[in-house]
Amino acid sequence: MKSSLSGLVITQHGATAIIENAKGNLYHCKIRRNLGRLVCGDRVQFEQEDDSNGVVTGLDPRSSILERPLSNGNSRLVAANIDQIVIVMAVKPAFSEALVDRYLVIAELTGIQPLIVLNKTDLLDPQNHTTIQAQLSCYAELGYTVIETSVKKEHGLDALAQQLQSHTSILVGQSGVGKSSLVKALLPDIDIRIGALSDAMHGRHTTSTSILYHLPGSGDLIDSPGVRDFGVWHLEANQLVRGYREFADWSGQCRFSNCSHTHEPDCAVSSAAHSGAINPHRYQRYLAMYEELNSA
Ligand SMILES: Nc1nc2c(ncn2[C@@H]2O[C@H](COP(=O)(O)OP(=O)(O)OP(=O)(O)O)[C@@H](O)[C@H]2O)c(=O)[nH]1
Ligand SMILES: [Mg+2]
Ligand SMILES: [Zn+2]
Repeated sequence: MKSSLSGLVITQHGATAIIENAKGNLYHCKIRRNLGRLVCGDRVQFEQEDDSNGVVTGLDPRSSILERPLSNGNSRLVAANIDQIVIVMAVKPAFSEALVDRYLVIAELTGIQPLIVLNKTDLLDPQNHTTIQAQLSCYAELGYTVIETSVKKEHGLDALAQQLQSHTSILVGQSGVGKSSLVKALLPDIDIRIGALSDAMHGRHTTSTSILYHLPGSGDLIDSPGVRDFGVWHLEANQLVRGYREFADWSGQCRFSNCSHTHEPDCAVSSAAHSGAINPHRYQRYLAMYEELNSA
């Protein structure tokens, strides 16, 4: 009988995955059907067939999972065993508060620590600077860590590298914000084997599947495909409220204990948004997302 080895899923494509063993060797592995879908970051058991091939036979329990909603109402696994979600925004394509809010909801509900990155700060000009600073300060005031970077100007990369140390992080955000560029900038001696493997698998500029990289020092960083469509959501509207950390200070004072903070009388959250104690723009975005979920 072949012996079972412990491995880490570096990337996955259909019924095959690239698995790394404890020594850092990579294997092209078939995935046993009964295991379901594996994702980047999964810890597995596998049997080696030769120097570069094997079969995944078991999946270890996951400490966390990140899923992305699909347009048919289902969701798809993106990564497993991560402890930090890096929400990457850029000066171009335009900063999307709606998207940041959505990722923050996911982070709060899954208990995975979020980090917000504004990339391409080299493209800031007097026109967009004020707007973007105001957008960012809304999140900083809520206690979220915000880091500004420019891959082009090599700015802010040390600060980002520091936040990534000892974590398993995933970069998420719109297509074209610079996630893969950040990975390349953070990994000067990028693992050639992984680079070669992923290029052979996809041969495209735009990232099409999540890939895990080891950071210098400690920590892992997962690059993921950019989102284009996020109009559909897999949450129930009543779960949403737990994704807004600033509501917790007020919700105990609402007249109804199950207040949705949308239309009820004597809603302390709504009052706080009117008085400015809660950022009124973010509250408006909450109402819009609640409505969207409720009508889905
Ligand atoms: N000006 C400027 N351009 C940048 C910066 N970072 C990345 N880019 C450019 O932005 C474009 C998109 O970068 P990618 O790293 O491929 O973006 P991505 O987020 O990985 O995109 P997807 O894989 O499609 O999700 C490329 O042309 C990069 O050269 C930056 O800091 N400043
Ligand atoms: Mg990419
Ligand atoms: Zn309320």
